[in-house]
Amino acid sequence: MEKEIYVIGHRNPDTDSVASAIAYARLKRELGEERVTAAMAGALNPQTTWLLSRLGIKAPLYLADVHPKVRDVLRRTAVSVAETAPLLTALELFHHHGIRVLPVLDQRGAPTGVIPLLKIAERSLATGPASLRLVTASLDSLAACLEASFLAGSGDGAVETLHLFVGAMAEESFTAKIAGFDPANLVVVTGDRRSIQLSAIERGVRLLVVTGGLAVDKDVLRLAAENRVALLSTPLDTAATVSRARLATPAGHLADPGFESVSVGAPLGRLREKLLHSGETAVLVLEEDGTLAGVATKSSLFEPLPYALILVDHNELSQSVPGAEDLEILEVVDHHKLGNPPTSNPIPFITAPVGSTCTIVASLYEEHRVPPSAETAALLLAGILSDTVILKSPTTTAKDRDTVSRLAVLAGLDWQAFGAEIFAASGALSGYGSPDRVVGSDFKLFSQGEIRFGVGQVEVFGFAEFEEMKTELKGALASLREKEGLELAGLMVTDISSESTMFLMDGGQGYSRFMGYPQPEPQVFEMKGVMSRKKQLVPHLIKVLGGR
Ligand SMILES: [Mn+2]
Repeated sequence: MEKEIYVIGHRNPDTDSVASAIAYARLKRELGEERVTAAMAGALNPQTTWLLSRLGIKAPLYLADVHPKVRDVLRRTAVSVAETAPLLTALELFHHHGIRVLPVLDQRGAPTGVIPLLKIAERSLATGPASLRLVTASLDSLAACLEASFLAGSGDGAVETLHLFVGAMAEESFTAKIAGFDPANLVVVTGDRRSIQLSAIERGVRLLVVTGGLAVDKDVLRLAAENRVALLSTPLDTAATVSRARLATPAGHLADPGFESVSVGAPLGRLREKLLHSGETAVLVLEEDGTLAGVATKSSLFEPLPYALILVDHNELSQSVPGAEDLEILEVVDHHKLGNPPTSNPIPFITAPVGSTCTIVASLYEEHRVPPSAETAALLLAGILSDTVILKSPTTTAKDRDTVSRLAVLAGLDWQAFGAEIFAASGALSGYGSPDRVVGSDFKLFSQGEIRFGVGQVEVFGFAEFEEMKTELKGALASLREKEGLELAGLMVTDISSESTMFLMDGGQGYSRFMGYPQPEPQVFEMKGVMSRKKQLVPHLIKVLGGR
């Protein structure tokens, strides 16, 4: 079976990781690998959402978790037996399929137990006249196993425990032999010995079996009917009848209800635990509705998984979709520092210190002499522009610049205008819907001693919109501070293009003069080079608030 291959970027996907996954999957398909699909390990951010709709491209498949499931390795060809079927059928199944455990199913197809081969072996090893003559079966299943028909009386499905005697001796000896047994629990097997037949019927045995397909006298039949003795005629000889009768026990009667089971949707790890640590040789796998899906054994754990991954825009498993560690990684295409785990096979590992993964994917198109479509070129272009902040980031290389010019031509786009569009889409304050949402969408609470404060952050492309909205934003910040009962509430408006932040602050007037940043107007601080709330602003505020 050919594997399904997912090209997937890191968790919290950004535009570069989504664009490179889609474009690389497209290249693979162009090169003839049909089962390659672009995937993503998280929801799209607003910028990427905008981009894909702008280009009319469908979002990649969302894979939240790729931990292999039991269904991925299960062979759905389980051999099973109905609980009403005789042990004879079960034995035939063991024989023909070379299995060690046989699931027993109810009418609905749900397992009620399992028959281990060992249990059947133990049963047939039982010796001693008492246990050898015990037959646990219904008259119906006895008739079926003996290929017999009722000449008197009729059967039913109730399982009874009967003692079997062969009438192959003189009538007197036979009578002595069965003395002491309740006739209602006796099965007598005999040929055309009229005296034995009559003796059994007169005693009112439960069942008389006449072997060899031999004729039974009319008066014997009449007497059997009168005495309510069931009478079966079988074509089998006496020896075969005796051994078959012991195999008429319904499978359900032997089923062990204490079996291990796991759902098809359960993680493969759970099956591994059950098989390796519980000492079970087989675990029943159930469909969601409780019916049998299959039987998993240790060899199931060595079945190849039906899918594998190509990682783009990351190489560290800690950044990968959960479960990636259990799958085969076929390739890596990335521009980050290396932190990849070892692989068991040599793989294409394509990395370069460039500004974006899309730059590398664009060069792979070139290498394979596959010209990207205008749409793919635009997608790759967006990935580069996004990751390099329109070629302004210090990570930008000459290779990124060359690639951008080349892709812009193929896509028929002005890259600068396209870049501005991309960032406007991610950074538009108006896109939040209201000043309250701008302030509150990513608002986090902190404290310094007794002082509680909160800081929100939004990213913008240029401060023009902020200048227009700042009065409304101050109002929203004030009501949020009041609502949360905070000493200070702030909003970081971070401009990705200039890598600086305007920090809008409500409350904490007494601290303003300790902030150490220029204040173009009351409540606003201009913080050049500050981008990170976690690493820069919050540690600074904690120092300021604590120092007073
Ligand atoms: Mn990237």
